[in-house]
Amino acid sequence: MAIVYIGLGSNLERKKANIRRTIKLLSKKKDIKILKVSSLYETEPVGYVKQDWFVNACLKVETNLSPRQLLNTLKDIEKQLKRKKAFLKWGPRTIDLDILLYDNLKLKTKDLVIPHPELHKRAFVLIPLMELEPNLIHPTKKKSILELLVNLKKSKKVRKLNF
Ligand code: PH2
Ligand code: MG
Ligand code: MG
Repeated sequence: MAIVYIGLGSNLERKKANIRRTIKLLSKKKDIKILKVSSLYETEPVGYVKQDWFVNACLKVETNLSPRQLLNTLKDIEKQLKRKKAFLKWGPRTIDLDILLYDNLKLKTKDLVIPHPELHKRAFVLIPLMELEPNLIHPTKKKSILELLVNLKKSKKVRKLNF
């Protein structure tokens, strides 16, 4: 069994509903057990800035799926939520599911990099992760989530939503 942190993001249509529906779909998978769910956060777009704000959240799950199998499961759910093929890297999406951390695994392949290569730079990931596990150590940066967040030089806005 592996402990995995998954990032969720939506900035199209009913954003909060997309996040909640995704969590529900994940909870129905027999190979995935959801251990913790963060609050939902309203976050300013990073990268391509001329798009709507996102809603972001993080999950802590337990799974016997390999990173590759888990990625495929997450992609199936993205398809179910009718995510269109990206016309823009980092552009708008109904749901984006990213494997942030998978135990202490370090993995670099063409289409899957763990830890997520942007994780340590993004307040919209670090803040919900901190809510789940502030003392978790990033396997390559060797710093806790809290330290990574404190070390962020510039950060886009992140606001906690009331459930
Ligand atoms: N995802 C991106 C690019 N930019 N910005 C915010 N605030 N939240 C996201 O989830 C996000 C983003 C690419 O996956
Ligand atoms: Mg992403
Ligand atoms: Mg993604």
